[in-house]
Amino acid sequence: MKIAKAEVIVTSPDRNFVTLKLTTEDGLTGLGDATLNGRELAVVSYLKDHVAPLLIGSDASRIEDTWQFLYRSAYWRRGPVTMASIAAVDMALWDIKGKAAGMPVYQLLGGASRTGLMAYGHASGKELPEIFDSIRSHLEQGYRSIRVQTGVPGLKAIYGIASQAADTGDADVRYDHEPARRGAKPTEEDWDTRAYLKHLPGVFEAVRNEFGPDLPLLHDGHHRMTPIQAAKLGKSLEPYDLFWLEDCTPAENQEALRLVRQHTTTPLAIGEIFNTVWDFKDLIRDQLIDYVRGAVTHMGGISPLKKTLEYAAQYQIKSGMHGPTDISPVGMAAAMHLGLSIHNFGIQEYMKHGQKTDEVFEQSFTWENGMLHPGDKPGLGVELNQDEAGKYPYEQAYLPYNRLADGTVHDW
Ligand code: GCO
Ligand code: MG
Repeated sequence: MKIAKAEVIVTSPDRNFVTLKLTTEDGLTGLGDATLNGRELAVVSYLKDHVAPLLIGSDASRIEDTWQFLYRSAYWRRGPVTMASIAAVDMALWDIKGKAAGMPVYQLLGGASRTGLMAYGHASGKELPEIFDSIRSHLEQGYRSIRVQTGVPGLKAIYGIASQAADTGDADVRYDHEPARRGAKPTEEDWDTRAYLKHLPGVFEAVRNEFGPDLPLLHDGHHRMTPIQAAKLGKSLEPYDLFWLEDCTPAENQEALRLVRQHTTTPLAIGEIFNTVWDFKDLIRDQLIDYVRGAVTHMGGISPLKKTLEYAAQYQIKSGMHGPTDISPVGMAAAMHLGLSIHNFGIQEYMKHGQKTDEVFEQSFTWENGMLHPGDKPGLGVELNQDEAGKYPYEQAYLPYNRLADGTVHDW
């Protein structure tokens, strides 16, 4: 089962996606997601210029060996560009192995450990009535767990608030709460941590009063706080029983989470920008988090994320795999197969892709009663419609960024 062809396909149906397509000599194909939001072309070059030539003629059945070869032979390890590239190869090889075996990938990973995957969606709004409407609309769409993001009085635009994206008048981002805006420069937003810390507990109090004690509620702090601010926030949210508080602080310094942990019982989730088990090691070993947020796409693929999650399982830490719209349907399918098979699944993030994306990527997952299932097609269950993909060439796009009132650049 030798690899005969390695193609890198860039398409921008609703936003940019990078997909690796491997074809074997006997005509089996496998897809891998290599999308790195806002830095897509760096991964395209890594794959096209440095990885694809190495794959031609190699044995498609040797997933672990290929992973180790790509990781170790480069000498330069880790980082988002490298790991997204290796992830795409790993996913594509699992896809091929599933097709060769006539089985969905989750069967090859050990079989189903549950009937479906509880998923959460993104509700948001500038003010309470809008937030309530957004939560109601998510409940109508079948979500049974909901992330809540809010505007803050005095701040004009905050990343993650849907209505503010809609206010830009850009039709492409209206459904998408967290766009990478197309254009030559990133959009500038504003931030004030004191105002946010004062405002947020009241929002969760109001949401709990309106929707009752049972609905699992999540919140994303998007790396904006210092450890002591994060500790304060976790404590002040305790009465509202959050499912998790995500990325309360940037965790390059993993030790910083100890301070947060010592002060609050609000569960903590972290790691959507992490690339390897080494970024999680201290957090897992010292039980400083409750959920691993790694994405298959950015953690080097199904193989290494499975190992990381199995390590986490020894400490009763669960999965909370990253699943915004910048993870392509291929990356989402990989997350679903992995989530279905591991024992310590926690929750899956799920933002629906736009219609054009769904036409480019033909998918076979199901969404019923707040639960996802990857489906039973051999492989990952996603096919790329290359004619459709060809209609949407790459467009430069950047994520936004923050400045404080005095002009200082801040985490966004
Ligand atoms: C989330 C995230 C994302 C990221 C985005 C960046 O929790 O889903 O924070 O929305 O910001 O993936 O590309
Ligand atoms: Mg996040």
